[in-house]
Amino acid sequence: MDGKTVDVAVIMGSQSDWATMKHAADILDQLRISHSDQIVSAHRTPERLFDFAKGAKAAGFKVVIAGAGGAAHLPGMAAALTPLPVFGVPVQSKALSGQDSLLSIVQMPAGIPVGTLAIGRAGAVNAALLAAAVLALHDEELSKRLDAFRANQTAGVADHPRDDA
Ligand code: RP5
Repeated sequence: MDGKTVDVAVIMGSQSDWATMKHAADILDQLRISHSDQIVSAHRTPERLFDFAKGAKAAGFKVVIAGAGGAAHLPGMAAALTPLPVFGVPVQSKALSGQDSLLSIVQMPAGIPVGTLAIGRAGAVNAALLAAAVLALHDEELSKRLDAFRANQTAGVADHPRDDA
C-alpha cells in the first residue's frame, strides 16, 4: 500500500460472510475510502484475531467493521482488544436467520461498546456509511463525497411507484 495506512479494516469470521461484507467494501470503494478485507475468526483463528486487534491501531486503521454469524463473538472480542471504534454486522445465519448473530453482537456488557447494525446487507452497507461519517469528521473532501452520495440516493427515489421497476 505504498507505505500509506489503510483507514478501515473489514474483518469477517468466514469466507461465507464475504457475500454480505462485500456490500460494506463496495460502499467504501464508492466513497474512495481505503480498506483491507480480512478473514479473522474468533473461534477458528483466535491467535489471528489477537494479532489483528492488538495491532489494529498501530497499523493505522481508524475504524473496524466486523461481520460474523451464528455465535458471533468476533466484533465483541475485537472491541475488547482495540480502542478503535468497532461496528458489528450480524450476518444472516441459516438456522436462525441472523437473530443469533444479532443478539450475540448487540448484547455487549457495559464498558466495551460495539456499534451494532442491522442483519445482513443493510447492516453491511450502513456500517460502511457509519465508518465514512466518522472519518469525514476530519476529512472535508470525504465529507463532500458523503453528502453527494446521500443527495444522489435522494434523487434516485421516484415520486410514484411503477409496475415495471
Ligand atoms: C461464523 O460462523 C462466521 O462468521 C460465519 O458467519 C459462521 C459460519 O461459518 P462457516 O461455517 O460458513 O465457515 O464464525
